[in-house]
Amino acid sequence: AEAKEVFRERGDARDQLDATDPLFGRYKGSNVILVQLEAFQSFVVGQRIGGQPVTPNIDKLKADSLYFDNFYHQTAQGRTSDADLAANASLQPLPSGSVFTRFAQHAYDSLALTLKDGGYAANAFHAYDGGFWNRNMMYDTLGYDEFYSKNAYAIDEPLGWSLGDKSFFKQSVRLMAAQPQPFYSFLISLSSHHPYALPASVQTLDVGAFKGTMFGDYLEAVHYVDAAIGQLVGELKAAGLWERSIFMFYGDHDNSIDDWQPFETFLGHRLNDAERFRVLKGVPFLVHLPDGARAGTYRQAGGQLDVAPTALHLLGIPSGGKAMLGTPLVTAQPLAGKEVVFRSGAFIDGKVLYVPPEDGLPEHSRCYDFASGGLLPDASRCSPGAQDAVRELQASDLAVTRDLVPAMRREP
Ligand code: GP9
Repeated sequence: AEAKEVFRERGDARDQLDATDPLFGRYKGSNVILVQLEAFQSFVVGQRIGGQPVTPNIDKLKADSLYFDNFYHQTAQGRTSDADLAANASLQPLPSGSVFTRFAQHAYDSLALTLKDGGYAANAFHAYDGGFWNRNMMYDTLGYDEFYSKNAYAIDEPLGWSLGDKSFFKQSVRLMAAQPQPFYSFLISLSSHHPYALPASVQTLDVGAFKGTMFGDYLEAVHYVDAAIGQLVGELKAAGLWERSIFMFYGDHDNSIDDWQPFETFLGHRLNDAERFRVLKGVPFLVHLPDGARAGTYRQAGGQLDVAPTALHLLGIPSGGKAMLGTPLVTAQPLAGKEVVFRSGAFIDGKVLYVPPEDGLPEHSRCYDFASGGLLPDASRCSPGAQDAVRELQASDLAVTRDLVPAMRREP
């Protein structure tokens, strides 16, 4: 009953926004192109090294897009698959393992299924082995018409694990241009995968003292991916899809580099604990609307669980009855009291950052002032939010592990 209550509260919040927000349905009938970027963190966006921009194409795209710079990944052990679940099914990852590999037979209220009910085609694109992360099976469950995996692509730009993102995007646009519209296309990039060492011919950024380090290779890799995004936008424009589509991308998870020194050198200052948390969890979320409206940088807190509700809201497809935990981020007014919950039980609400105790002792929990990163002397300021975080995690776990998503849908 408690879990159902959590889903009901979120459904009510989405209904409320759908009923009052002028952006609900503003882009009805548009295609949705959603790109999940491998290990792409937000701390690189807009940065320069030796005077050279690390992400010049994203910087340019931001000029007519909404960019959320207080957006976080919510993944756990299931890494890329957790990000996929969060964005497409608006559910939390499990405390151990991956929902994709453990519970692919269970039911989910996915973005693909919801859009298909609304007459959309829905396809997934990822140029790697279809069985990795159990995607073949899970993508059936999530309701895609087709999953274009490695076999569907010509490996004409061999790079890293598989096909380079530039060719992957190019071939994917060709495939989606042949789809009936409106469609939902979900693309997963790969070239910036750990350990990031791309061939010298692809390394076009002068990373100075970082040359030859994993951190330097990471900067090179995201610079390549940024160029691939620039080409993707050009290809979507050339195919006549850009102005008919809501285009969104987000980073899936952190880069697993666990030495803070290069981050601090790169950013030019020491990072306190709260800043480290935000760098570790911070991934970009960019939304380009078909008419290029509402461009700007948005500070409101959000996370991967909010991606599907954001798309549905803009398309005017009500999601209040769905067993989803997120809320739309592209709204005229941000939702008051919004919390971004992490698998550890940590949360961010834009005012505080709460980090639960690693040893389970309540006196070791930490409650930070979000703006300054300073520890709040009175940790009880975070207590109500911490309880809500636990409620969200428990509700999600119950729905996932006991196959209770259908039972969590709110009755009309
Ligand atoms: C492979 C890819 C990587 O298909 O999505 O997943 P990860 O190792 O980052 O979880």
